[in-house]
Amino acid sequence: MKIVFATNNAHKLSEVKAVLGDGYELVTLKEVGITEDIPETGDTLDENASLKARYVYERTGLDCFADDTGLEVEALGGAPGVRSARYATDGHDFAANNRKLLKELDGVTNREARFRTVISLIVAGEEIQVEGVVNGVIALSESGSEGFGYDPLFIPEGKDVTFAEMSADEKNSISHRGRAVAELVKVLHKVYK
Ligand code: ITT
Repeated sequence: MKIVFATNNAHKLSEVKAVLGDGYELVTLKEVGITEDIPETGDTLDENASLKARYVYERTGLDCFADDTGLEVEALGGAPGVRSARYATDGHDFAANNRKLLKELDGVTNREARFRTVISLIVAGEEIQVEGVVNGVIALSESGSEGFGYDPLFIPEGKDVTFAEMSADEKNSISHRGRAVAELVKVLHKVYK
């Protein structure tokens, strides 16, 4: 079954491929001729996931889905949240984002945080949203080189290492995106049965 995954993030693509398995052929934005950045102008993850998926559906008419993810830090009132990609700069500068997060939390004892992923799926024009969450804490310094984004700073609940110190399989088995994609698979099984 062919389905477009509306992302420009290669890390996301490989994580989602691993969880979806062989039953689905993921088609990239480039493969359907969308090379421009899709505007993410919403105020929430739900809105942005929806904007991205609809953008692709309107241009291609193909079944598709998009993920929008944010890191929500309790002591920062839920920031960076929907602005996670552009926290420190206009671009996706992971190192600068991590530096800014550590600075904002300097001396802060409450380091509770969660990653939240919202996926919007459009099948035959009908939209469905699913979500995945993982709770954790923000470490005092970066550790590990796997994964991407805020992974070197995020220690998931019940673990004593960051996502960046885990294998891809280990991260996927407990992560926000792994959980959201597991929900997505349930929906896909129903709609494509
Ligand atoms: P697309 O919109 O092209 O899918 P993106 O990188 O802009 O890719 P998001 O807006 O969903 O993706 O994600 C916002 C940021 O949140 C992203 O740039 C990373 O810094 C961070 N992020 C997302 N998922 C993450 C993960 O699994 N681990 C660590 N950081 C993550």
